[in-house]
Amino acid sequence: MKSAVTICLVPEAAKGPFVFHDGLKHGCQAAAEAGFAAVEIFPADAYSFPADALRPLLAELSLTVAAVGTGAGWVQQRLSLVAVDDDVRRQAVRFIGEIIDVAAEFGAPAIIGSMQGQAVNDDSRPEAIDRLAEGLAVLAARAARYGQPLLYEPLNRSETNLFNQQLAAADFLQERGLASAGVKLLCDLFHMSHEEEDIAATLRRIGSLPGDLLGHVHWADSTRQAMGFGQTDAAAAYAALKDVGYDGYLSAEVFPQPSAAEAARQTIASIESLYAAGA
Ligand code: LER
Ligand code: MN
Repeated sequence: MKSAVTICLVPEAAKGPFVFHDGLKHGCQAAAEAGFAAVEIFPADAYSFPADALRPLLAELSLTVAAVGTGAGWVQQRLSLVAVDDDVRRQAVRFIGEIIDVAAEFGAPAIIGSMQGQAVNDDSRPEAIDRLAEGLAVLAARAARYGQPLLYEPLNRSETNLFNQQLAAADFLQERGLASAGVKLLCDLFHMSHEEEDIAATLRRIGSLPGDLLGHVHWADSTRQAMGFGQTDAAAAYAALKDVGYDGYLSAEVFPQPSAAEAARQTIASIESLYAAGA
C-alpha cells in the first residue's frame, strides 16, 4: 500500500477535507517533504488542471498522482449524475469525462464522490439509481480506453441517499454490470466510520468479492482528521486491506487540523507504524 495526500485547487472548497490548500507547488513540495509517495488532486475542472506545472514537480519530487477528484463540478456548478434535468446530467458526464482524460495522462483514475448527487426523495431513488448506473457506464467506458478504473465512492447519509454502505454499492455495481466494466469502490474510512457496523469486516468482505472491487482508500479517521485523531481502529482496517491483497493508495482526505503540516505528519506516522508493525 502506498501513501497519498490531498491537494485542493478550488477556492470554494477551502474549508473542505483536504490537507493542502496553498497551490500545486506548495502541496507537492510539502507532500514530498512529509514522505508521501503520491498526491491526490482536487481541481476546479479539466481546463484549469495544471498539467504542465505538475509534470516537472512529479519528476523532481518523485511523486505520482494517486487519483483526481471531480467534486468541484458539484461544488461550483451543482452538476450531478442523477440530476432530473437531462442537460445538467449531460454536463455532469462531460465534466467528469474531461477529468478522466487529464487524469489518465498521469496514469490516475477519476473519483465520483459528490458528483453522484442524490435522489430528490425516497420515492425517486430507484430512478436516480438508474440514472447513476447510466452515467457510470458511459464514464467507465471512457476510463477503460486508458486502462483506468473509475472510482465510485459511497458517502455518508448527510451527503447522499444513493449508497451509504460499501456492500450495497458493491451489489449495485455487480448487478448492473458496472463492476465488470471497470467501476471500483472507493472506501472512505470517514464515511465508513459513520455508516458501517465494522469497518475492517466490511473491507474484508469487499476485498473478498470476485472482481477486484477495492479501488482506492481515503485514509481518514472518524473525525475526518488524520488517522489517529479519532476513534477508528487503523490497525484492524490496515490488516483487513493487507489480508485481501489491496495494494493501492491510502490517501489522506482529511481536514488540515490542527495544521496541514500536522495532518500530513500524523498520516505518515499512522501508515509507517503499520508498515513497521507488519500489521
Ligand atoms: C469525496 O471524496 C468525499 O469523501 C465527499 O465527502 C465529498 O467531500
Ligand atoms: Mn472521500
